[in-house]
Amino acid sequence: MNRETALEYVRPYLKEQRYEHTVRVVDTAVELAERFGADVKKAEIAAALHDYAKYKPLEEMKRWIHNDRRLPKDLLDYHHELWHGPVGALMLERELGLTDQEVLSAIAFHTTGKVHMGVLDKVVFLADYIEPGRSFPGVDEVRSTAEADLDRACAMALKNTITFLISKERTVYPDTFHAYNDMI
Ligand code: DGI
Ligand code: FE
Ligand code: FE
Ligand code: FE
Repeated sequence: MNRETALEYVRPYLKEQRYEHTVRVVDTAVELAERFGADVKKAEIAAALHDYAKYKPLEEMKRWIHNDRRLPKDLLDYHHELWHGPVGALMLERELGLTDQEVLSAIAFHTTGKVHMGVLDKVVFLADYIEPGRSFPGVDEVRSTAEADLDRACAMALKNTITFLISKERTVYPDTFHAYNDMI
């Protein structure tokens, strides 16, 4: 599988804007992978596929979480926005025969993060946060930190997301805290 095949695979499942976001995440992930010594080919594929399940029906994602032993059941207690990464990875494994565990992990944890993220996990997580179309408060500071320090940039992105969620009195999934604690 290459960049084009992966992008063609997800395109029909995404809205146009989400597809354009995906292409920018691929370009950003390639840059970060080159800078921080991750596998560039894997970064391209994981980035291209990362939002594959973004628009899957909630009932279908719920079924996957109930039925697959590998998915933590506590996802169901948190916002459904967190489901598309872990469920998407398993769907791609099943439907596309994707077996690379590093690629699957980067897709699965691209929203929440987790403790002990690998370099590919971090590259995809950060690319999703800093791609040029994003305009979160504080994103420019994360972009400049990402010029030199992958862990620091990830920790800043996590801090911004956690702070945002708390300011809205929304729940924070424990893996997001674990990722933050691990990289700060
Ligand atoms: O799918 P994308 O929009 O490209 O980005 P994403 O998969 O990183 O989704 C992020 C959204 O999920 C983010 O705007 C905040 C929301 N969210 C809700 N609960 C949590 C959460 N994000 C994290 N990291 N942790 C949470 O507990
Ligand atoms: Fe996503
Ligand atoms: Fe993200
Ligand atoms: Fe995304």
